[in-house]
This record gives sequence, structure tokens and C-alpha cells, in this order.
Amino acid sequence: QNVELSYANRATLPNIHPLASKLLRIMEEKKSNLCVSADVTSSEELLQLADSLGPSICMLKTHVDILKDYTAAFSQKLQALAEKHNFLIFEDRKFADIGNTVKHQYEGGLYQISSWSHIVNAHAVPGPGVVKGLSAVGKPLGRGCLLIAQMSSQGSLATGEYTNAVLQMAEEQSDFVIGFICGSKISKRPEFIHMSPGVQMKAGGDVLGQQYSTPEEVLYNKGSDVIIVGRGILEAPDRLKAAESYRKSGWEAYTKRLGR
Ligand code: 5FU
Repeated sequence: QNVELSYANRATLPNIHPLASKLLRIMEEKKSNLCVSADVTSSEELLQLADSLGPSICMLKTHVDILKDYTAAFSQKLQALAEKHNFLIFEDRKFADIGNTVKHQYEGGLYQISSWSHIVNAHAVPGPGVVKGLSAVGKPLGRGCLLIAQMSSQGSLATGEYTNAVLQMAEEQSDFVIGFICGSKISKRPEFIHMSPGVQMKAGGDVLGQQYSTPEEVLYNKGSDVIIVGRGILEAPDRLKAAESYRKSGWEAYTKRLGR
């Protein structure tokens, strides 16, 4: 029961969600548990990032609403790059409204997120209806959702009993919820993917409350599965070199956890 399953083993579990399985297979194949957070404001720059870092990552995280020049053509090019380099797209939209509203926000509007993003996330604050609304749109398309169980920011209210309630909600809708945004492994179910933001090579933070841990801390000590790295890569003089060093650190921490 306590043996640590590899990503490859988890990909073939009988109850694994097909999208979680796909992600785990990508991770194993590319030896990458790195999700780059592509927090740039120009679509051209985002596409360049996706093309150059694509081989190093298992997932690319977006905030489309910070782009100054979003077009539907951009989302098609991003999808093509995801195919080319075999990574998943995660729009970090953090849905947090009643089911009926998030359904529209997910499917419609300017961004039509459900049409291009494999994975989205949601706050559990509204109760299970938020997941039901997203699922009504995303499930027929084979999409998946991460619930925000913890946040990396200082003073986050998502702790303790709240985090436990999020776990419960995920278990009840595991046909659409594939895992969590969290700082550490919070579920024993190996079908769930744990993804952690707030990662840099050096622990610390920024002036607006972000708090950073290292890849080793998050993946080895805390037992998470995927590191999400933004400025640690974006602000490096050589982004590709930085991404590769996060990929390597992340992979070493994971293999160490496996005891290999
Ligand atoms: F849910 C969360 C969270 O708890 N912390 C985060 O930092 C999401 N994030 C996102 O990860 C945040 O919106 C950024 O897009 C990214 C972290 O960026 P950084 O530059 O590595 O701090």
C-alpha cells in the first residue's frame, strides 16, 4: 500500500481518467514533470515559448485573459504546438461561480476555453455545482479539471478542513476531476495528479505574497507530481536552459522518491 507507484504504473490503473493517463504517459516518455506557466502578454511570445520549451515540458499553463492580442487563430496555433511537442494545455482560469455561469464561461465568450484547453481548474468555494457545470461542457470533449485545494500564496484560506472538503468533492466527481492544485500530496489515490505552483530553484517569495519552494522540496519531501514554474524560467537570461534545469531537478527528485 505504501509503495510508490511510477508515473507509468499509474497511467495504467483501472480507474484512471483517460486524460490523467495521457499526462502520466507524457511525463514518463519525456522524463518531465515540468509545467511551464507561460505568463506573457503577447500571443506571439507565448507561441515562441511553447515551441522552444515544448520538448522540455509535460504541460503548458496559460492565463489567456492577460494576453493583449488573443485571437481564435492563436488558440489553434497553440493546439498545433501541443500536438507537435506532445504536451497538454492547462488554462489557469480558476472558475469560481455557480454551475450555470461557469458553463458559459468555459464554453463561450471571447476565449471558448473548452475548445482548446485540455485542463482547467476551479475553486471549490461554490460547492459541487461548479464542477457539475464545467463537467457538462468538458466531459463530452474528454477534458479534465483540477480543484484548487491549497494555494501557494501567503495567508491563503485554502487550508485544513477546506482542503479536506475539496478532496471529498474531487472523489465524488472523479469522472471529471483529475487532481489538485496543492503544495503537497493530499490524496492517497494514485489516480489523482498533484500539481504545485510556487516553485523556484531557491525558496523565497515575491513582494505580492507568492511563496516559493524548490523542486526537490515539492516533489521529494512533499510528494507532489508536477511542478509549475513561471518567473523562475521566464525571467532567466536563457529560458530554454532554465527550463531544462527545472526538468532535470524535477526528474531527479521524482526518481529519488521512487527509490531508484
Ligand atoms: F493556484 C495557484 C497558486 O496557488 N499559486 C500560483 O502561483 C496558481 N498560481 C499560478 O502559478 C499563478 O497564477 C502564476 O501563473 C503561476 C506562478 O507563477 P510564478 O511566476 O512561478 O510565481
